[in-house]
Amino acid sequence: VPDPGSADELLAGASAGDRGALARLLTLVERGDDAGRELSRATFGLAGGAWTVGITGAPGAGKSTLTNRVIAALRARDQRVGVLAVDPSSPFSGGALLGDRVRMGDHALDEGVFIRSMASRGHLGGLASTTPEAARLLDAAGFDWVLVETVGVGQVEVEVAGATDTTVVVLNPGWGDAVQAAKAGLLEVADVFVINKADRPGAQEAQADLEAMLDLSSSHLATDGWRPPIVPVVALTGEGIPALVECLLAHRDALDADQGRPLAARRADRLEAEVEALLVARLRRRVLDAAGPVWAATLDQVRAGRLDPWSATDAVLATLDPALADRAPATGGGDPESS
Ligand SMILES: Nc1nc2c(ncn2[C@@H]2O[C@H](COP(=O)(O)OP(=O)(O)OP(=O)(O)O)[C@@H](O)[C@H]2O)c(=O)[nH]1
Ligand SMILES: [Mg+2]
Repeated sequence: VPDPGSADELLAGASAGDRGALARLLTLVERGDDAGRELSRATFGLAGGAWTVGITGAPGAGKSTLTNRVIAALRARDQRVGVLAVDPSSPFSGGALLGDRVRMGDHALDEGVFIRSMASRGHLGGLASTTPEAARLLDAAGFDWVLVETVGVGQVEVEVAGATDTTVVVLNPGWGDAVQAAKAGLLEVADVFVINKADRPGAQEAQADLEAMLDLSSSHLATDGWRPPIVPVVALTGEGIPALVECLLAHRDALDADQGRPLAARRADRLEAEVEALLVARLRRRVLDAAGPVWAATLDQVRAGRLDPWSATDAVLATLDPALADRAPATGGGDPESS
């Protein structure tokens, strides 16, 4: 009998609908320590059945209001929905978290909906590695859809939202929002665009701007031939939500085509990126732990101008393993490629 606090036991509970168990598991994922590792092993083989959707856009674009509507639409189709509201700022931004809870509060009593705010605090690889792990957990626990809301302001947040099966980028009319989105790299990650607050002036112009930008960018057509549709929505009233859900389903069908090869490729690429990010984070931790005092002393020398950056990294890497400090010969004579 597995111990009642073990990851396996909690996972069995979560799959049977125990929300307390699921909450505890998500805390393990956020902490990212040994219990999290055990859990990662347990969920990896079980996940894959859920459709994950990233919802990103500028602060206040209406992401939570929209997410709330999408939850309702999916519930009407009898789908179980897990939501990760990723809080990119500090662990102390209680205001934003509270706001999300209020806006998604319609579903607080619904057994088929689970909403969790994620913070990056503590975890080794930050949000970039916590979020996919948490999404896998919700997937393994039997949710049909996992929605991930992030504020698309920084590179990491865009990456987190992009690391889903379907990425929805939420824009607003006016303010040159389409241009801002392009600058933030959101054009590349978007599978579906929502022009939310379409009750305000400028929605059609925003759509035209975006269409023009998509005409110029061939990145999507080059990969899977899917051109991101642009859906005007009023999240406040629910107008446009059925069209958005149709787009999500159409994108899922597109990735499922050809015996699911596009989807498999996309998920495999994501896993590769995730492993790489985790590896870098773990190596960084190992190096800094091992280097300890050498790290501080070496940095002092660099700051004082007595040591160059390459030699400094050699000194630090050598504390982990001398073989890692592959110092180039000072004369350059020993390098076979330099002749
Ligand atoms: N006029 C109008 N206002 C909207 C619409 N959708 C959302 N809002 C308002 O926009 C404000 C921000 O909505 P949120 O859903 O919290 O936006 P968000 O993108 O989740 O915000 P953050 O998570 O703080 O970045 C709220 O006051 C909403 O009522 C809409 O379709 N039309
Ligand atoms: Mg929000």
